[in-house]
Amino acid sequence: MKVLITGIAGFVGGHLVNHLHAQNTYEIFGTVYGKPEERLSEAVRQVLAGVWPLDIVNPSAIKEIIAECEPDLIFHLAAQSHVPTAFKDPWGTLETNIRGTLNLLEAVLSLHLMDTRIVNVISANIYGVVKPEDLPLTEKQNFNPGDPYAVSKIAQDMLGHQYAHAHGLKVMQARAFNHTGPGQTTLFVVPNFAMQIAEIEQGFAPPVLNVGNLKAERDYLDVRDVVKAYEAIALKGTAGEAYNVCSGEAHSIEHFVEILLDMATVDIKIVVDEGRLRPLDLPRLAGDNTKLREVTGWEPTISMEQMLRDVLDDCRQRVSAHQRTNTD
Ligand code: A2R
Repeated sequence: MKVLITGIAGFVGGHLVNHLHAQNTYEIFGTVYGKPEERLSEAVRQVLAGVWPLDIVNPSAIKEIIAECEPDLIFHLAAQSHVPTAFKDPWGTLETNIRGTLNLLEAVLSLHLMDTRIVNVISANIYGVVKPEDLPLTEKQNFNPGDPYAVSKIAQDMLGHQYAHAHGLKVMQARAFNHTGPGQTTLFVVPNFAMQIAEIEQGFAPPVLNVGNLKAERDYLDVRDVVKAYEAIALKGTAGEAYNVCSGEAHSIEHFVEILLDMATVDIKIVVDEGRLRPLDLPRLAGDNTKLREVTGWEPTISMEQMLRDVLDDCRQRVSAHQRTNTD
Protein backbone atom coordinates (compact mmCIF):
# COMPACT_ATOMS: atom_id res chain seq x y z
CA MET A 1 0.00 0.00 0.00
CA LYS A 2 1.39 3.43 -0.96
CA VAL A 3 1.39 6.10 1.74
CA LEU A 4 2.16 9.81 1.37
CA ILE A 5 3.00 11.81 4.52
CA THR A 6 3.10 15.60 4.24
CA GLY A 7 5.32 17.27 6.86
CA ILE A 8 7.29 14.05 7.33
CA ALA A 9 10.25 15.87 8.95
CA GLY A 10 8.08 17.14 11.82
CA PHE A 11 7.73 15.60 15.27
CA VAL A 12 4.79 13.32 14.44
CA GLY A 13 6.09 12.53 10.94
CA GLY A 14 9.17 10.75 12.29
CA HIS A 15 7.10 8.57 14.60
CA LEU A 16 4.59 7.80 11.86
CA VAL A 17 7.40 6.64 9.55
CA ASN A 18 8.77 4.37 12.31
CA HIS A 19 5.35 2.88 12.97
CA LEU A 20 4.43 2.29 9.32
CA HIS A 21 7.88 1.02 8.35
CA ALA A 22 7.86 -1.53 11.20
CA GLN A 23 4.84 -3.21 9.61
CA ASN A 24 6.54 -3.98 6.30
CA THR A 25 3.31 -3.47 4.34
CA TYR A 26 3.68 0.15 3.30
CA GLU A 27 5.65 1.93 0.61
CA ILE A 28 6.26 5.30 2.28
CA PHE A 29 6.60 8.63 0.47
CA GLY A 30 6.98 12.02 2.11
CA THR A 31 7.19 15.76 1.63
CA VAL A 32 9.59 18.00 3.51
CA TYR A 33 9.55 21.77 4.03
CA GLY A 34 13.12 22.50 2.89
CA LYS A 35 15.82 20.18 1.63
CA PRO A 36 15.28 16.48 2.48
CA GLU A 37 19.00 15.94 3.07
CA GLU A 38 19.00 18.73 5.66
CA ARG A 39 15.69 17.90 7.34
CA LEU A 40 15.77 14.08 7.42
CA SER A 41 18.40 11.72 8.75
CA GLU A 42 20.11 9.31 6.38
CA ALA A 43 18.39 6.44 8.22
CA VAL A 44 14.91 7.88 7.56
CA ARG A 45 15.67 8.72 3.93
CA GLN A 46 16.72 5.12 3.32
CA VAL A 47 13.37 3.85 4.54
CA LEU A 48 11.42 6.10 2.16
CA ALA A 49 10.37 5.11 -1.36
CA GLY A 50 10.44 8.80 -2.32
CA VAL A 51 10.73 12.24 -0.76
CA TRP A 52 10.13 15.70 -2.21
CA PRO A 53 10.77 19.24 -0.96
CA LEU A 54 7.40 21.01 -0.76
CA ASP A 55 5.91 24.32 0.22
CA ILE A 56 2.31 23.16 0.58
CA VAL A 57 1.06 26.66 -0.16
CA ASN A 58 2.09 26.02 -3.79
CA PRO A 59 -0.87 24.30 -5.55
CA SER A 60 0.96 22.88 -8.57
CA ALA A 61 3.77 21.35 -6.49
CA ILE A 62 1.54 19.17 -4.31
CA LYS A 63 -0.48 18.09 -7.36
CA GLU A 64 2.67 16.94 -9.18
CA ILE A 65 3.78 14.92 -6.15
CA ILE A 66 0.40 13.23 -5.70
CA ALA A 67 0.19 12.51 -9.44
CA GLU A 68 3.60 10.87 -9.31
CA CYS A 69 3.08 8.62 -6.30
CA GLU A 70 -0.72 8.00 -6.51
CA PRO A 71 -1.01 7.18 -2.81
CA ASP A 72 -3.62 4.86 -1.30
CA LEU A 73 -3.33 6.74 2.01
CA ILE A 74 -2.35 10.34 2.75
CA PHE A 75 -1.46 11.58 6.21
CA HIS A 76 -1.62 15.37 6.08
CA LEU A 77 0.68 16.60 8.86
CA ALA A 78 2.31 19.64 7.19
CA ALA A 79 1.33 22.75 9.11
CA GLN A 80 2.46 25.77 11.01
CA SER A 81 1.75 24.10 14.35
CA HIS A 82 3.11 26.49 16.97
CA VAL A 83 0.56 28.69 18.79
CA PRO A 84 2.91 31.56 19.83
CA THR A 85 4.11 31.77 16.19
CA ALA A 86 0.46 31.96 15.11
CA PHE A 87 -0.07 35.01 17.35
CA LYS A 88 3.03 36.66 15.83
CA ASP A 89 2.17 35.72 12.23
CA PRO A 90 -1.57 34.96 12.00
CA TRP A 91 -1.79 35.24 8.22
CA GLY A 92 1.23 33.00 7.65
CA THR A 93 -0.41 30.36 9.85
CA LEU A 94 -3.81 30.68 8.14
CA GLU A 95 -2.21 30.51 4.73
CA THR A 96 -0.10 27.42 5.42
CA ASN A 97 -2.82 25.48 7.17
CA ILE A 98 -5.88 26.48 5.12
CA ARG A 99 -4.34 26.99 1.70
CA GLY A 100 -2.14 23.93 2.20
CA THR A 101 -5.11 21.70 3.00
CA LEU A 102 -7.16 23.16 0.15
CA ASN A 103 -4.29 22.52 -2.27
CA LEU A 104 -4.01 18.92 -1.14
CA LEU A 105 -7.75 18.21 -1.39
CA GLU A 106 -8.00 19.95 -4.78
CA ALA A 107 -5.06 17.92 -6.06
CA VAL A 108 -6.65 14.61 -5.01
CA LEU A 109 -10.00 15.66 -6.48
CA SER A 110 -8.63 16.90 -9.80
CA LEU A 111 -6.59 13.69 -10.18
CA HIS A 112 -9.81 11.69 -9.54
CA LEU A 113 -8.15 9.69 -6.76
CA MET A 114 -11.53 8.92 -5.26
CA ASP A 115 -10.31 5.84 -3.35
CA THR A 116 -7.36 7.60 -1.72
CA ARG A 117 -8.02 7.81 2.03
CA ILE A 118 -6.83 11.04 3.66
CA VAL A 119 -6.20 11.66 7.36
CA ASN A 120 -6.54 15.40 7.87
CA VAL A 121 -4.73 16.14 11.12
CA ILE A 122 -6.45 18.78 13.26
CA SER A 123 -5.90 19.87 16.87
CA ALA A 124 -8.06 19.99 20.00
CA ASN A 125 -7.23 23.72 20.12
CA ILE A 126 -10.31 24.09 17.90
CA TYR A 127 -12.53 23.52 20.98
CA GLY A 128 -10.80 26.39 22.80
CA VAL A 129 -12.07 27.40 26.22
CA VAL A 130 -14.87 25.04 27.28
CA LYS A 131 -17.23 24.74 30.23
CA PRO A 132 -16.30 22.14 32.87
CA GLU A 133 -19.70 20.47 32.39
CA ASP A 134 -18.87 19.79 28.70
CA LEU A 135 -15.90 17.57 29.65
CA PRO A 136 -14.86 15.09 28.37
CA LEU A 137 -15.35 16.71 24.96
CA THR A 138 -16.99 14.73 22.18
CA GLU A 139 -16.68 15.53 18.49
CA LYS A 140 -20.04 17.36 18.77
CA GLN A 141 -18.50 20.09 20.95
CA ASN A 142 -18.81 23.62 19.50
CA PHE A 143 -15.67 25.31 18.23
CA ASN A 144 -14.47 28.23 20.35
CA PRO A 145 -11.05 29.27 18.98
CA GLY A 146 -8.74 31.24 21.24
CA ASP A 147 -5.85 31.75 18.82
CA PRO A 148 -5.21 32.05 15.06
CA TYR A 149 -3.81 28.50 14.93
CA ALA A 150 -7.17 27.18 16.20
CA VAL A 151 -9.00 29.24 13.55
CA SER A 152 -6.77 27.77 10.84
CA LYS A 153 -7.41 24.24 12.11
CA ILE A 154 -11.19 24.79 12.21
CA ALA A 155 -11.07 25.83 8.55
CA GLN A 156 -8.87 22.79 7.80
CA ASP A 157 -11.36 20.51 9.58
CA MET A 158 -14.31 22.07 7.74
CA LEU A 159 -12.56 21.76 4.37
CA GLY A 160 -12.10 18.04 4.97
CA HIS A 161 -15.74 17.73 5.95
CA GLN A 162 -16.90 19.69 2.92
CA TYR A 163 -14.74 17.85 0.36
CA ALA A 164 -15.99 14.53 1.73
CA HIS A 165 -19.65 15.52 1.58
CA ALA A 166 -19.68 17.66 -1.56
CA HIS A 167 -17.17 15.73 -3.68
CA GLY A 168 -17.05 12.25 -2.16
CA LEU A 169 -13.38 12.39 -1.13
CA LYS A 170 -12.44 9.85 1.54
CA VAL A 171 -11.12 12.34 4.05
CA MET A 172 -11.31 11.92 7.82
CA GLN A 173 -10.51 14.53 10.46
CA ALA A 174 -8.18 13.40 13.30
CA ARG A 175 -8.57 15.90 16.15
CA ALA A 176 -5.44 15.37 18.23
CA PHE A 177 -5.33 16.42 21.87
CA ASN A 178 -1.96 17.00 23.59
CA HIS A 179 0.74 14.52 22.76
CA THR A 180 4.40 14.18 23.48
CA GLY A 181 7.23 11.69 23.16
CA PRO A 182 10.88 11.41 22.24
CA GLY A 183 12.07 14.01 19.75
CA GLN A 184 9.54 16.76 20.49
CA THR A 185 10.88 20.32 20.53
CA THR A 186 11.41 21.91 23.93
CA LEU A 187 8.92 24.63 22.96
CA PHE A 188 6.37 22.16 24.38
CA VAL A 189 5.90 21.74 28.11
CA VAL A 190 6.86 18.09 28.76
CA PRO A 191 10.16 18.05 26.82
CA ASN A 192 10.87 21.53 28.18
CA PHE A 193 10.74 20.27 31.78
CA ALA A 194 12.55 17.05 30.86
CA MET A 195 15.32 18.99 29.10
CA GLN A 196 15.76 21.28 32.11
CA ILE A 197 16.09 18.19 34.33
CA ALA A 198 18.56 16.52 31.94
CA GLU A 199 20.70 19.69 31.86
CA ILE A 200 20.64 19.93 35.66
CA GLU A 201 21.58 16.24 36.03
CA GLN A 202 24.58 16.68 33.73
CA GLY A 203 25.75 19.84 35.55
CA PHE A 204 24.81 22.41 32.88
CA ALA A 205 22.24 24.29 34.99
CA PRO A 206 21.58 25.06 38.67
CA PRO A 207 19.11 22.66 40.38
CA VAL A 208 16.02 24.78 39.66
CA LEU A 209 13.07 23.79 37.44
CA ASN A 210 11.32 26.84 35.94
CA VAL A 211 7.63 26.12 35.42
CA GLY A 212 4.38 27.85 34.38
CA ASN A 213 0.85 27.00 35.51
CA LEU A 214 1.18 23.58 37.09
CA LYS A 215 -2.51 23.40 37.96
CA ALA A 216 -3.63 23.14 34.32
CA GLU A 217 -4.98 19.65 33.59
CA ARG A 218 -4.50 18.21 30.13
CA ASP A 219 -5.32 15.06 28.18
CA TYR A 220 -1.99 13.61 27.00
CA LEU A 221 -1.17 10.68 24.76
CA ASP A 222 2.20 9.32 23.80
CA VAL A 223 2.88 10.22 20.16
CA ARG A 224 3.46 6.51 19.40
CA ASP A 225 -0.17 5.84 20.34
CA VAL A 226 -1.24 8.88 18.31
CA VAL A 227 0.34 7.59 15.09
CA LYS A 228 -1.35 4.23 15.62
CA ALA A 229 -4.65 6.12 15.91
CA TYR A 230 -3.93 7.94 12.63
CA GLU A 231 -3.28 4.64 10.88
CA ALA A 232 -6.49 3.18 12.36
CA ILE A 233 -8.47 6.21 11.15
CA ALA A 234 -6.89 5.91 7.68
CA LEU A 235 -7.88 2.25 7.41
CA LYS A 236 -11.22 2.17 9.22
CA GLY A 237 -12.55 5.73 9.58
CA THR A 238 -15.71 6.89 7.82
CA ALA A 239 -15.27 9.58 5.17
CA GLY A 240 -16.27 13.05 6.35
CA GLU A 241 -16.20 12.10 10.03
CA ALA A 242 -14.06 13.60 12.80
CA TYR A 243 -12.38 11.55 15.53
CA ASN A 244 -10.95 12.80 18.80
CA VAL A 245 -7.50 11.32 19.37
CA CYS A 246 -7.04 11.46 23.12
CA SER A 247 -6.63 9.37 26.27
CA GLY A 248 -9.97 10.36 27.82
CA GLU A 249 -8.28 11.43 31.07
CA ALA A 250 -6.95 14.75 32.31
CA HIS A 251 -3.81 14.93 34.45
CA SER A 252 -2.34 18.05 36.03
CA ILE A 253 0.98 19.30 34.73
CA GLU A 254 1.99 19.27 38.41
CA HIS A 255 1.54 15.48 38.38
CA PHE A 256 3.84 15.21 35.36
CA VAL A 257 6.44 17.33 37.14
CA GLU A 258 6.23 15.15 40.27
CA ILE A 259 6.81 12.00 38.21
CA LEU A 260 9.69 13.57 36.27
CA LEU A 261 11.30 14.83 39.48
CA ASP A 262 10.97 11.33 41.00
CA MET A 263 12.87 10.00 37.98
CA ALA A 264 15.59 12.67 38.28
CA THR A 265 18.94 11.57 39.69
CA VAL A 266 19.43 14.84 41.67
CA ASP A 267 17.28 17.02 43.98
CA ILE A 268 15.61 19.88 42.09
CA LYS A 269 13.64 22.89 43.38
CA ILE A 270 10.53 24.14 41.51
CA VAL A 271 10.27 27.89 40.72
CA VAL A 272 7.16 29.43 39.09
CA ASP A 273 8.16 31.77 36.26
CA GLU A 274 5.43 34.36 35.50
CA GLY A 275 6.68 34.60 31.90
CA ARG A 276 5.57 31.01 31.32
CA LEU A 277 1.91 31.64 32.22
CA ARG A 278 -0.07 31.65 28.95
CA PRO A 279 -3.05 33.97 28.40
CA LEU A 280 -6.44 32.20 28.06
CA ASP A 281 -5.27 29.31 30.19
CA LEU A 282 -7.91 26.60 30.36
CA PRO A 283 -7.99 24.89 33.79
CA ARG A 284 -9.00 21.43 32.56
CA LEU A 285 -9.19 19.71 29.20
CA ALA A 286 -10.14 16.12 28.45
CA GLY A 287 -11.49 14.47 25.34
CA ASP A 288 -13.87 11.59 24.80
CA ASN A 289 -12.31 8.91 22.57
CA THR A 290 -15.36 6.58 22.46
CA LYS A 291 -15.98 7.17 18.75
CA LEU A 292 -12.38 6.40 17.79
CA ARG A 293 -12.33 3.23 19.90
CA GLU A 294 -15.68 1.97 18.66
CA VAL A 295 -15.06 2.62 14.96
CA THR A 296 -11.44 1.50 14.74
CA GLY A 297 -10.72 -0.70 17.79
CA TRP A 298 -7.75 1.54 18.64
CA GLU A 299 -6.54 1.52 22.26
CA PRO A 300 -3.66 3.47 23.76
CA THR A 301 -0.90 1.17 25.04
CA ILE A 302 1.80 3.42 26.50
CA SER A 303 1.41 4.49 30.15
CA MET A 304 1.95 8.05 31.28
CA GLU A 305 4.99 6.94 33.31
CA GLN A 306 6.54 5.26 30.27
CA MET A 307 5.86 8.32 28.12
CA LEU A 308 7.56 10.61 30.66
CA ARG A 309 10.50 8.24 31.17
CA ASP A 310 11.10 8.01 27.41
CA VAL A 311 10.95 11.81 26.99
CA LEU A 312 13.41 12.27 29.87
CA ASP A 313 15.78 9.59 28.51
CA ASP A 314 15.61 11.22 25.08
CA CYS A 315 16.48 14.61 26.59
CA ARG A 316 19.37 13.03 28.51
CA GLN A 317 20.71 11.63 25.24
CA ARG A 318 20.28 14.99 23.49
CA VAL A 319 22.24 16.77 26.24
CA SER A 320 25.03 14.13 26.13
CA ALA A 321 25.20 14.27 22.32
CA HIS A 322 25.38 18.09 22.41
CA GLN A 323 28.17 17.89 24.96
CA ARG A 324 30.08 15.37 22.81
CA THR A 325 29.72 17.58 19.73
CA ASN A 326 31.02 20.59 21.63
CA THR A 327 34.04 18.75 23.00
CA ASP A 328 35.00 17.02 19.70
O1 A2R B 1 8.20 24.43 10.37
P1 A2R B 1 9.13 23.38 9.84
O2 A2R B 1 10.23 23.93 8.99
O3 A2R B 1 9.60 22.43 10.91
O4 A2R B 1 8.25 22.48 8.82
C1 A2R B 1 7.01 21.95 9.23
C2 A2R B 1 6.15 21.62 8.02
N1 A2R B 1 5.66 22.85 7.37
C3 A2R B 1 5.38 22.89 6.06
N2 A2R B 1 5.40 21.94 5.11
C4 A2R B 1 5.08 22.31 3.86
N3 A2R B 1 4.76 23.57 3.51
C5 A2R B 1 4.72 24.56 4.43
N4 A2R B 1 4.38 25.82 4.06
C6 A2R B 1 5.03 24.23 5.78
N5 A2R B 1 5.12 24.95 6.94
C7 A2R B 1 5.50 24.09 7.90
O5 A2R B 1 5.13 20.78 8.56
C8 A2R B 1 7.10 20.60 9.90
O6 A2R B 1 8.14 19.82 9.34
C9 A2R B 1 5.73 19.97 9.59
C10 A2R B 1 4.82 19.97 10.80
O7 A2R B 1 5.49 19.34 11.82
P2 A2R B 1 5.53 19.90 13.32
O8 A2R B 1 5.51 21.38 13.32
O9 A2R B 1 6.64 19.21 14.04
O10 A2R B 1 4.13 19.43 13.89
P3 A2R B 1 3.76 18.00 14.52
O11 A2R B 1 3.86 18.09 15.98
O12 A2R B 1 4.49 16.94 13.80
O13 A2R B 1 2.20 17.98 14.19
C11 A2R B 1 1.68 17.30 13.04
C12 A2R B 1 0.26 17.79 12.80
C13 A2R B 1 0.19 19.29 12.45
O14 A2R B 1 -0.79 19.44 11.43
C14 A2R B 1 -0.33 19.94 13.71
O15 A2R B 1 -1.01 21.14 13.45
C15 A2R B 1 -1.23 18.85 14.27
O16 A2R B 1 -0.50 17.66 14.01
O17 A2R B 1 -1.50 18.95 15.62
